[in-house]
Amino acid sequence: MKKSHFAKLITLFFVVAFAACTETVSITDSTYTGTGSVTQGAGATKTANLFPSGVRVAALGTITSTDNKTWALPAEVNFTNAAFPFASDLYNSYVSGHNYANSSTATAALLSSNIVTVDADGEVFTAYIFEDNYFEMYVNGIPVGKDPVPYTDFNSCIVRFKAKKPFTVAVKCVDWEENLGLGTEKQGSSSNYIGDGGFVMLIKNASGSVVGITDNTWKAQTYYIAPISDLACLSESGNARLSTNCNTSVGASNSYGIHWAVPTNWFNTSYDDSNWPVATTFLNSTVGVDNKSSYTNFADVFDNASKDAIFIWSSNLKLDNLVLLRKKIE
Ligand SMILES: [Ca+2]
Ligand SMILES: [Ca+2]
Ligand SMILES: [Ca+2]
Ligand SMILES: [Ca+2]
Repeated sequence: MKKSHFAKLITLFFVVAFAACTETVSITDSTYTGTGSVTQGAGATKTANLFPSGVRVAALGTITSTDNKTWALPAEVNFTNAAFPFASDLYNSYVSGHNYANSSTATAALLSSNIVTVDADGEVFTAYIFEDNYFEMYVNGIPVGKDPVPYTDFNSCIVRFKAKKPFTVAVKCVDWEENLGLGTEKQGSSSNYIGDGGFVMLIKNASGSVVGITDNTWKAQTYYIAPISDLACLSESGNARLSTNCNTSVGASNSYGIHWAVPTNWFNTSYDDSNWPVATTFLNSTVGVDNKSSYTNFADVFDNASKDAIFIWSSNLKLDNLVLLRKKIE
């Protein structure tokens, strides 16, 4: 009798331990009442890997929503578009000699051919950028630099352009995903870990003065949210697409994604972003950069003592995977 009771306890222990290890999340079939398009499950891979030497596989795919629209996964990008210039390296472990120890060494290595002309009679501005994971940047609607490492390992960039103030900076930010359509990646024992994003930038003018930093005066709008385990967790307030009440612990193979069409002219100076939500700021510790040399080697630009650039994103750093940012630099 006593032995049987003990056996039951042992069995119970293993059942509980197994449940804790497998990290399951149940999918709730609620009605969606928002303005986005709903997808469920994984997308189809179309490009196997944009960057084969990378740590994680940077694939591209598509998925069809319940309203019969097709969506690019994780986003429409210009990575293979030769007309969109690559940003220069601040830190890039995939290019020999480009693991720069500090910003002045990386800046000194730049060539005049690295300068993109926005205004021929402008001055040269230098932007320092760390992004989790991929960005494409425009100034006054002109492509000035895309991230050369789409997913991981983590890199950081310099974008140089000749322009006249005021100018409008527009950035497409992608928190990449290994499980296309599911917003998740492998991490430790989990195959559906919910990764996060984050974008930080500091811009200097030709004389080295700081003229722009990321902060809560930027605008940020989200266009892809995943994974969602219960559509009822989503809400909208004005143009803010909110997922504050959604589960961010783990994804699933049948979780939902929410997609909104990116406006065709979103990067132009004339685009009206007045109805976009303001960007949300995040601590370095929340983004998790303290162990990344591509960030920590450049504290003089990213954590400048007098003008501290702050990590920004839309409201949900984990679930919002395609985010557009805009700011007019006066
Ligand atoms: Ca990157
Ligand atoms: Ca990420
Ligand atoms: Ca900072
Ligand atoms: Ca994410």
